[in-house]
Amino acid sequence: MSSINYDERIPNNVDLSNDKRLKRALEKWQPRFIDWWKGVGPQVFSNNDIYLRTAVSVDRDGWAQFGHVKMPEYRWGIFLADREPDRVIPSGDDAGKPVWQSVPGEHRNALKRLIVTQADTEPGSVEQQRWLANTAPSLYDARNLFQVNVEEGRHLWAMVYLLQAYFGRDGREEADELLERRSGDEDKPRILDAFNQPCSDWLTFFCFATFTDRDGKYQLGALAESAFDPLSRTCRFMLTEEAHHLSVGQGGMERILRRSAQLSKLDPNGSARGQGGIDLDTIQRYVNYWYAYSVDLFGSEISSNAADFFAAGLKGRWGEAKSHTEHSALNQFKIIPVVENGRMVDREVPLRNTMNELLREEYMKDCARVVKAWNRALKKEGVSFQITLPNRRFYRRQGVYKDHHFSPDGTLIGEETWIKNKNNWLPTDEERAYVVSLMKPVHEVGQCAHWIAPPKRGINKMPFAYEYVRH
Ligand code: BYC
Repeated sequence: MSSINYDERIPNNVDLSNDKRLKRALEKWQPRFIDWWKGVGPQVFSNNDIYLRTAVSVDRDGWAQFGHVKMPEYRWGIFLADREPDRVIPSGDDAGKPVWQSVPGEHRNALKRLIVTQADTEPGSVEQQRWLANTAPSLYDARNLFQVNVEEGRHLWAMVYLLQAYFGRDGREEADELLERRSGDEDKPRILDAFNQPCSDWLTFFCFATFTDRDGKYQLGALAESAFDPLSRTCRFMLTEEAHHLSVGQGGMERILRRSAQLSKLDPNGSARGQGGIDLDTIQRYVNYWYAYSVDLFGSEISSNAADFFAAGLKGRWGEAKSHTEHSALNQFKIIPVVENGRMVDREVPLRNTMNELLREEYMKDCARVVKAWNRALKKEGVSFQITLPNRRFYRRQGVYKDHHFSPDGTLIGEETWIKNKNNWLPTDEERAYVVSLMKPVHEVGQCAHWIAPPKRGINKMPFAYEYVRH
């Protein structure tokens, strides 16, 4: 097991204390990070004691230590999963050769771009969520939000470590710029679209944590298959933390769905809204919106970038080393339906160029599993309403479908049909305003807002009625 210096301000297993240059770079970056955190990170309970999990090492006892901490004093660490001896490049033209411990010159720009794109999402999401605790439906939820936030902060640290340790001066400049872009800013927005969308209510947050964080899981999974070993090891450790973020999303949505089902049964018109809750079809429209934005994060269905990344071994497929037997993806094809002359036709595309789509399909299967669990919960509450995921072509702004309209079942439709039905398929302004109007803080221990069911369990075997936030 890697040795860890617990006394350092930056817990790590990268031997930071013996790497003076890196330590200097990170120590210089750290106060800027703290300024960024204070400026655009969580703005509510920002100096209160929060019951948080901190990673102080990668082993079983160390990766999840719980205790009350003030967020600006959180110890953001740098951890790589342990090195796998004899690891070889899992895929692409150099599959089977030893992995790289430094960055090959010919792949420097592409790798840097991938790391910066990944890194940029982390502070982006924290900025999006900075006011949310103001309207937390319970202290348990506020705590979960903060846990997600500090871990996104740690994921930023993880990527900044790679930039500073392996990309010299350009890497340091990129690390600085990560603190300068801002979610939703007109001049300096975050790189990927989903991270520029506002997150002003908890239904949005839970959709985001279910669907957008889940893109993170799959992108990190693809980067965990990278030939650049430090990136692979970093992503493998990040994936252990990602599971909690996904459960915050899935669990939060399930609690809203259950409550909405209960309220709709109490209402003479069958409307949860009539009883101060959120209608199930409103929830469906939020799901449509956030699923579409998250599906976009995989990039284009047909992508020469993706083919190049795969060929070079920079990214692999989901489970590349363990679940695939053929690692070149050459002389194989995948059918991608595209629009030609106003109708759908199947196009045969070399498999390497469809790597984004292959990853998206893994993601879609996982989302379908989540929706199935929600629907089981709805059924148990005794309502017939079921959530469905829209087709992958619905409401896209990236990729081969972006210039066309599709209904949620994936049918190609014209502009007129789109305009006529848009408000049935996506949240309306009125509906969003209503959801926002429900967002009133519930900051008392053991209390929960009316529009969401309390969770069945607390955190780390603590009860729901626990002082997760001391205020
Ligand atoms: N928005 O061939 P294309 C997470 C750009 S989430 C805006 O389609 P490519 C997290 C693309 O950059 C995981 N732009 O795509 C979740 C390219 O631009 P340039 C984040 C987009 O390159 C919640 C152009 O369109 N991780 O961790 O094959 C909370 C055409 O490119 C978008 C990563 O993204 C978009 N949605 O793949 C916290 C992994 N999509 O270069 C955290 C690293 C595409 O022509 N990134 N574009 O200017 C990648 O692997 C790839 O960059 C992408 C795009 C999959 C994103």
